[in-house]
Formats: sequence, structure tokens, C-alpha cells
Amino acid sequence: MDRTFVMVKPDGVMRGISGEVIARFERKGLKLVAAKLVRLSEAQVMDQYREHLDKPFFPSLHAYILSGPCLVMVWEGHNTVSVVRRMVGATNPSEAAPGTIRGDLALDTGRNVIHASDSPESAAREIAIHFKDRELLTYQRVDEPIIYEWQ
Ligand code: IDP
Ligand code: MG
Repeated sequence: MDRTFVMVKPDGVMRGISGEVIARFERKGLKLVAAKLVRLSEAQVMDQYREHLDKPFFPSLHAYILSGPCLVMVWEGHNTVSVVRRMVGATNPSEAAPGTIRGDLALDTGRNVIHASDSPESAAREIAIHFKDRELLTYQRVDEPIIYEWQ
């Protein structure tokens, strides 16, 4: 089992589609192990997007992420990082495949609803930016024995 960091960005929260995003991951069989609605601090935004600090779009990305509440979450399951990235879809929602979250729910790269970690290393780093260890909960989904062949 592995974990990934997922964030509904302010456009998603303010459009009222957080529930739709959560429902997709729940239906997939992934387990929600942490969640909170927050306004990110300046330091968290810089850390979260540190690979993009020098990009021309960084000032608009920075303003976007600070423009409202974010729903930060940790999801757990088999191959969660890659499964969630595929469900999220391409960065530019106009090119994201139908059936993906961005492909179904967004149109603009600068308002693409959701963030998800791109590797297990990024996931560990990003989870630590937003959560303390004790905020990551351990429990069983009652359907786990049906979702996984080996349970
Ligand atoms: P990702 O979110 O699919 O991993 P990244 O390339 O890591 O995409 O970019 C991080 C975020 O920065 C994107 O989700 C998007 O919000 C924003 N972004 C990336 N490229 C552009 C751009 O060309 N214009 C405006 N915003 C951008
Ligand atoms: Mg990225």
C-alpha cells in the first residue's frame, strides 16, 4: 500500500465540486486517511511548488492557490500515486482525457481544480508539508476484502 497527496484547489472548493472529487477516489476503492480544509500559508505554497518557482506562470499559480480554501488530503491504496495521477488527467484540462477529473470538470490550465503528487518521493515530501504524522489515520474500509484479490 502506498499514499499520495491530493489537493482540491480553490476553484474546485469554491465551485462546490470537492464532493465529486472525493467520490471518484472513494468509488475507485482508495482509502482517505487524512483531510482538512485550509488556507495554505505562503511558505507552504513555495514549498509545494518549489520546482516551479522560476517558471513564468509561478506568480499566477501562487495567487491562484492563495485565492481561497484548499481541501488537502492523503489517499492510500495499491499504486495510489500513479492511479490518482491517471484519474486526475493532463495538466491542461482542454487536453485531459474524458473520464479524468480535469477532462470532465475543467477547461483552463490556470484553473485545473486539483493537484496530485507525481511520484512516491513527491508524495512523501508533500504529505509532510501539509500533515503531521498523527493526522494520518489508520482504519479498514469494510470493503477492502472485496476490493483486493489478496485480502
Ligand atoms: P500538474 O499539476 O499536472 O503536476 P505541473 O506542471 O506540475 O502540473 O504544474 C503545476 C500547476 O501549475 C498546474 O497544475 C497548474 O495549476 C499550474 N500551471 C502549470 N503550467 C501552467 C501554465 O502554463 N499556465 C498557468 N498555470 C500553469
Ligand atoms: Mg506537478
